[in-house]
Amino acid sequence: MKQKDLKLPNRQVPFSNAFVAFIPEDWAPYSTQLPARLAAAEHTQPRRDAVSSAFPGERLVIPAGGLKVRSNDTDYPFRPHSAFAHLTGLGTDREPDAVLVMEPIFTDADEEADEDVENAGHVATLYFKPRAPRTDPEFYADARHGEMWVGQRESLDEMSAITGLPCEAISELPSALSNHTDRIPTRVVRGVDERITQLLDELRRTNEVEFDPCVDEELEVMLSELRLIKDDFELEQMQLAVDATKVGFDAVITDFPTAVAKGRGERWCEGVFALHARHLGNDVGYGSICASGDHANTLHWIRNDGDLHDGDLILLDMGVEVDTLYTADVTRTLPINGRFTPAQRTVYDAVLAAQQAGIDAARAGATFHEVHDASIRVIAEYLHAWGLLPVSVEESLDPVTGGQHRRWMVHGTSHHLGIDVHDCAQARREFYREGTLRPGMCITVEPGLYFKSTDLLVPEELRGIGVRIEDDIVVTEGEARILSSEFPRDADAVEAWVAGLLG
Ligand SMILES: [Mn+2]
Repeated sequence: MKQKDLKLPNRQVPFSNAFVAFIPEDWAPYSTQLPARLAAAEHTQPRRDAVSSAFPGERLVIPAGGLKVRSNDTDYPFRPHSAFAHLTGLGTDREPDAVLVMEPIFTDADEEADEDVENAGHVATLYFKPRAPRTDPEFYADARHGEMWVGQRESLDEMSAITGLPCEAISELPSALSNHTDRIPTRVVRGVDERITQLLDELRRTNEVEFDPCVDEELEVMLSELRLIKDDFELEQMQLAVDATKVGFDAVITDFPTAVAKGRGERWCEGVFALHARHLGNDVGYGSICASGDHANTLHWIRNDGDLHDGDLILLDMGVEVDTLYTADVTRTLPINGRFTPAQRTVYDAVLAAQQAGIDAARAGATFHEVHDASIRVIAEYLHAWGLLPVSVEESLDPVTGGQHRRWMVHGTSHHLGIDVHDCAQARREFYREGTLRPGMCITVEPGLYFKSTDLLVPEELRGIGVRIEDDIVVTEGEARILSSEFPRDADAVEAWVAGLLG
């Protein structure tokens, strides 16, 4: 970038020639000591090997994505695409505009004999924007990348040390992707970095490569299914995320009296949790749901602008995302003053029974949807016992002709959890909903009952009560391991927890 090319917005003073000559002088040299490998990067090789075996002889392009504009010239905090993070170990703030390319290796030296070429795996290279020398205007004039604006960036060698991957400058990517485009089939995770998608589509067009959009989708699906079973490092990270989440919940409960007194108490709860999410981890893993009273009946209540009232419940659905980007997802529905009313406890106990049935059903060999089936049966039984169902339990549970119970719990009981809060979202149905639970899978179990204040079918004393209880579990051959077991769960334990923190 030459200085005359720099846009000079209305509040910037042009740099003088004297400044440009002066600025690169007399800085301590960059350290020659290489940074340590990221712990997360130590565990990425087997994942890349799995990707390599799934797509022999093909070039695979997995972008991190770029900065997203929030407004005008301010960006959202950067978070890399989950598949990119999973395959590189790069987490917090790293690395906008980077691209992981897995290039197939061919053993046969005779490049003319295409059909005899044997695939020998892939070499994975990380393309990113290394730091510019201090003589480059980027150093002082580039607010998005420059060292004076966003801090010192890595050199190629430093990024290589951090990730264990060979690294190249992102400026080399177009020529790397142009190499043998006609001969090497290429797949890209679309929709992550539009510039990369467009570049590859353009190369396909100019080289007249026959292209079925399904090939890109197959890569995305595979990368999503690759995360269905967590390795030991990932499970450790999940536990750290859950533990940090417990710290956040404790702090929120401790502040209930302040939240009640100040007004807009839901926002206070959101803020207190966010403080701990940022302090202990990268951020919240998703928009916190802080829903007091009737707001709990809005499943994704993230406006969080309501008051907290003594005597009401508050539904808190919150999770800390740690620096490696693994997130917890825990829900508790708590009495703001530390005591359930009899009506609140009635609903709470029903949801707890449904949750326990779901947790009991979650073991290796069962299908994913059997967890939901177990929970929802209990929900339907309670609704029937309370006289709310217009049909029998069995009729309501009939998937084709029934479903009346869903009026009070319209969502599913579980989802996979990991780097994404709804992890493995592109996995095929036969590996997700119809899939078999296997040791190392991490899922939530989160039934609920939602009695809106406007629901005339519900007895008056239950209207305005919404309860969800959500825990994060790891599937084993036996009983599920509950990552969130430090969160009190039954009504008595919850009362003791809240009352204890309220002092
Ligand atoms: Mn959830």
